[in-house]
Amino acid sequence: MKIRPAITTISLCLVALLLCSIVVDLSAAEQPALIPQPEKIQTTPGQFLIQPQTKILLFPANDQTRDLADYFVETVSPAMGFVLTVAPFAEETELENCIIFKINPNLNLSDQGYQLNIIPKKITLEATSSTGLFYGVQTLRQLLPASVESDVPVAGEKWSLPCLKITDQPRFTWRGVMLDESRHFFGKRTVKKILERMALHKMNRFHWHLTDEPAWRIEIKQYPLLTEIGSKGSWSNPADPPKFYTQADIKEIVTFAARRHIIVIPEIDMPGHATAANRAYPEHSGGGSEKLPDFTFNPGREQTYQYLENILDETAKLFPGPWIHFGGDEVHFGNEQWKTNPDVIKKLKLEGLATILDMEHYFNRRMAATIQKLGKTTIGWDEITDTGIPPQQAIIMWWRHDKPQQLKKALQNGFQVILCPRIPCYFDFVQHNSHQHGRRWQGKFCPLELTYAYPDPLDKFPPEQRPLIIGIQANVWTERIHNDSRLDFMIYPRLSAIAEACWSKPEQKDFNDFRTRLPKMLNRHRILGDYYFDPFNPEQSPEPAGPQRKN
Ligand code: TNX
Repeated sequence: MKIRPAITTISLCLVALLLCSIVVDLSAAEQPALIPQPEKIQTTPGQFLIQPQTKILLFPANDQTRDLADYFVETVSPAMGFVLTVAPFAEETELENCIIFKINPNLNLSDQGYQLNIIPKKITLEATSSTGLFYGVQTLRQLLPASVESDVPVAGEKWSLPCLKITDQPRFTWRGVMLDESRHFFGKRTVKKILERMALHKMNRFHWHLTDEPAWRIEIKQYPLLTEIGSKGSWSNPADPPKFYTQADIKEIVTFAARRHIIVIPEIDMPGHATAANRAYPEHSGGGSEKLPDFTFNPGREQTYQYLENILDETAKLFPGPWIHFGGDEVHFGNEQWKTNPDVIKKLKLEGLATILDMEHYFNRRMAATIQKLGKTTIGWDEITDTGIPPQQAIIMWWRHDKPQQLKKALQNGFQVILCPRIPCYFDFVQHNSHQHGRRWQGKFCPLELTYAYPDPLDKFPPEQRPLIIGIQANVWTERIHNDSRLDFMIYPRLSAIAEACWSKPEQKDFNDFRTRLPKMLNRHRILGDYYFDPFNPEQSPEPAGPQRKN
C-alpha cells in the first residue's frame, strides 16, 4: 500500500521528464529556417539522416522525375562526398532509408504546390507536377545544413533533416527577377549563378533586358551588325569590347533555366532605348533628342516594322516561353525629332493620327499584334497601358511608383499586371542608408523590410481586381552595377525578401520572423561564395564602389 504512491510519483516524474524531452526536442526542431516560409508546417520529434545508402525512389520513373532526382543529387553530392542512388519505386521496395519523389495527380494543391512528410525512416515528397516536386526539392535542400552548398566534401557533417510535415504552394504565379545586361554585361556564368539562386528561392521568371542605349547583347542572324557594332561599349565605357550572347549561348541559358523551372522572357526594348541598334542600322533610327540622339526606332517607316518583326521572329524562336517583352518605356525622353521626321509626318497623315504620342501608341499596337502573330503574348512597361492594346493581348509591368494611377488604370481596364515599382522592387536602389553608390528617389530607397512587406495590404484594390495581379518582380538595372561583387551585393539578401513576398501568403509573412531565418540563408550565400550585404552587420560587408563613367 505504501509503495504504490511512490511508484505513481516516480512514474509521473518519468512521464513528465519524457514530455519535457519531447517539448525540448519540439522546440529545437520548431522553426526550420526556410525562405520563403511555407504555407503550413508541422514539426515532429526526430530526424531523417541522409547516408551513402539512402535511395531516391521515383514514382513514376520518367524523364522528368529522373532529371529532378539528378538535379538533387548533383546539388548535394559535392558536399556530402557520396552520390545517392536513384531507382524506380516498386511496391516491393524496402521502405527504409529512402526519399520518395511522387507525382500524385489527386493531391488537393495548385500545380506548383507540394507536400513533404519527413519521418525517421523515410521522406515522402509529393506534388501534382514536376514543378511542385522541384519546389519540394528546394525545401529539402534548405532543411539540410547550410554546408550542403559546399563544392567540396564537408568532413564530419551529419546530413540530417528534421521530421515534419509541410504543405506548401505559392501565392503568386509570377515570381520574377529582371537583369539588365545592356548597361553592363555579366556573362553566362553570372546569369547561371543568379538562376540557381532564384531556384533556391522558388522564383520562376527571368526577365532578360538584352537591348538598350549602351549595347545590344543578343545575336540576330539576319542582322549581324546588331552585335558586330551594337554590342560594343557599356554604360561606363563606350569603348568596351563587344560582348553579347550568341544564339547557342541563349539556348544554353534557356535550358539551364528550364531545368530549374524558370521561364526566360527576353526584352527587346522599343521604340525607345534603341540607341545601340541604331548605331548598327542607322536607316531604322527615328532620331532622338538633343540629349539622346538616335534614341528611337523610326515609327514612320514600313521597312522598320519589317526589320523589327524579323528581329522578334528570331527572338521568339530562341525562347520557348509564352512571352516577349517589347519595352515601350520612356519614349518621350528622346523622340523630339519625330516632329520633324518626314517619314513620321507622312505616316501620321496616312493613319489619320494627330500627335507624336498617337504615333507612339500606333507603334505599340502594331508591335503587340506582331508578337501575337508570332504566337506569343506581349509584356510591356506601364506606358503601354494607354495605347489601346486590348487587355487580353498584353501583360503590364507597373514600375512608376510615383504614378499609382497607371496601375489603377491597368487594373480597371482588365490587364493582368506584374508589380515592380521602383520602390521597393528596384535593386539598383540602395538598401541601407549608409550606402552611397546606388539610386535613391527623393531620398527614398529600398531597404529589406520595405521589399519584404510589399505589396500588402492588397485591400487598396477592389476584390475583383486582385486576381489580375499575377506577381511581383525585382528589377536589377545596371547603370550603377558593373561587376559581380556589386551585383551580388545589390541582389542578396533582398532576393530572399522578395521571394517570400512572392511566395508566402500575407498570414505567413512576418518580418521579425524572417530576420530569424535569414542568417542561415546568409550562411548559404557565404558558402556559395556570394558577396551579400549583411543587414545584421553592415560594417562587415562594405559596399563595393559603383562604376566610373568614361565618355
Ligand atoms: C528606369 S524601368 C528605366 C530604366 C533604368 C532604370 C534605373 C524602366 C522601364 N526604365 O531604363 O535603367 O529606371 O533605375
